[in-house]
Amino acid sequence: MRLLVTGGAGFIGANFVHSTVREYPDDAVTVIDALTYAGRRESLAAVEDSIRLVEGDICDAELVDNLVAESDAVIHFAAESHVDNALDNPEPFLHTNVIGTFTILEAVRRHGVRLHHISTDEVYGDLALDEPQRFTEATPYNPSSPYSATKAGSDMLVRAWVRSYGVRATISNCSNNYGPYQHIEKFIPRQITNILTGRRAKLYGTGHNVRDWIHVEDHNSAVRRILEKGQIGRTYLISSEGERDNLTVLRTLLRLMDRDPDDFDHVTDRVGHDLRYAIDPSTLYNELGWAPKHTDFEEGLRSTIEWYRNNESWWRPIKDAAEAQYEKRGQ
Ligand code: NAD
Ligand code: TDX
Repeated sequence: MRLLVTGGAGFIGANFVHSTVREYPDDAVTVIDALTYAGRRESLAAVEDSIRLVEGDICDAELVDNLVAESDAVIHFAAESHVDNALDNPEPFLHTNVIGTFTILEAVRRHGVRLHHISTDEVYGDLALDEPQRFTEATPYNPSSPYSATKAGSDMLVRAWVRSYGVRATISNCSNNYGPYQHIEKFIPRQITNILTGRRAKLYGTGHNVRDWIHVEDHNSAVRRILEKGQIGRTYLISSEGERDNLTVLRTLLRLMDRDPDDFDHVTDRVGHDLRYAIDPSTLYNELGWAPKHTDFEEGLRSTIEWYRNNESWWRPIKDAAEAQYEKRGQ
C-alpha cells in the first residue's frame, strides 16, 4: 500500500511510521507534517531512508491534493493535541483539527482514497469516578475543552463525508497513549524528564483524575487492524483497559525512579479538568479480533523511562522552554 501519514513526525504518528517500516516493508510511506513545536524531524531519523517526509500544512489544499492523489490510503494523525495549549489559545486547534480535516476529506473525496481518521476518547466528555458505564461507540458526544470540541468537530465532518459523499473512511477514538517520542509537555514524559533534570514532579489538583492508559504500539496495531479489516463508516474505540488515577501513576514513576513517594508538587489544576475517561473496547476485541500486547503497565512505564534516559538528546533541547511555559501558568 502507498500510505500517506499526516502528523507522522509527532508522537503517535512517528511510532506508526516506525512500526510500518519494520513490519510492512512493502508499504511506501509518505509523511506530511508541518513540523510545529510538536513535530520533530529527529523522531523519524532512524527511518529517514525508508520514507518520504514532506514538510507542509494539512490546510494547504493543493499540496494535500497532490499527495492524496498518489496514495492508496491516508492515516490522519495530524492535530494540535495538548489540552493546556488549547485553553491558552484555541485558534491553532480550529485551524488544524477542523480546517485540516476538512482539507483531507475534500482530497480523499476527489480521488476516492481510503481514509482512517484518528480521534480521541475526550470527545465523549468525562465520567464520574464510580460510574459503572464506560464509553462505547453509542455514547453521545459531550466535549469539554477547546481541544476535544475541535476533535469532535473533525469526527462529525468525517461522518458527514461518509454519508453525503460516500467517502471510504473509518474513525478510531483512543484513550491516553504513552511510550517513546511523546512530547515532554504530556503528563508521563513531563514527570520523567522533570526527575531526570533534578526538578520535582508536578501533579494537577488532587490527582484523583483517572486516565485509561495504552501503550502507543498497541494503539497503532489497532489502527492497522482497522485499516485492513474495519468496516467503512464505522467508529472503533481503542483501549487496553488501563484505568489509573494520576496520583497512582505519579507514585509508580517515582518508585521506578528511586524517589520518595511524596517527592512532587501539587500545582494549579487545569480549568474544566475532565475527571475520568474509560473505554469499553469489546467491539474491537470481538469483531476485529484485536488484543493489546503491552498489558503490564508497570513494565511499559519502566521501558518508557529507559527510553527517555537513553534519548536525552531528543528531549533536552526543548525541556527548559516547555517548563517555562508551565511556569507561566502556575503549573
Ligand atoms: P502530537 O502533538 O505529538 O503530534 C501531532 C503532529 O501533527 C506533529 O508532528 C505536528 O507537527 C503535526 N501537525 C500539527 N499541525 C499540523 C498541520 N496543520 N499540518 C501538518 N501537520 C501538523 O500528537 P499525538 O499525541 O501524536 O496525537 C496524534 C493524534 O492522535 C491526534 O489526532 C490526537 O488527537 C490523537 N490522540 C492522541 C492521544 C494521546 O494520548 N496522545 C490519544 C488519543 C488520540
Ligand atoms: O504536569 C502534569 N500534571 C498532571 O497532573 C500534566 C502535563 C498533566 N497532568 C494531568 C492532567 C490529566 O488528568 O495528567 C493527566 C494527563 O494529562 P495529559 O498528558 O495532558 O493528557 P490528557 O489531557 O488526558 O489528554 C491526552 O489524552 C487524550 C492527550 O494529550 C490528548 O491528545 C488525547 O486526545
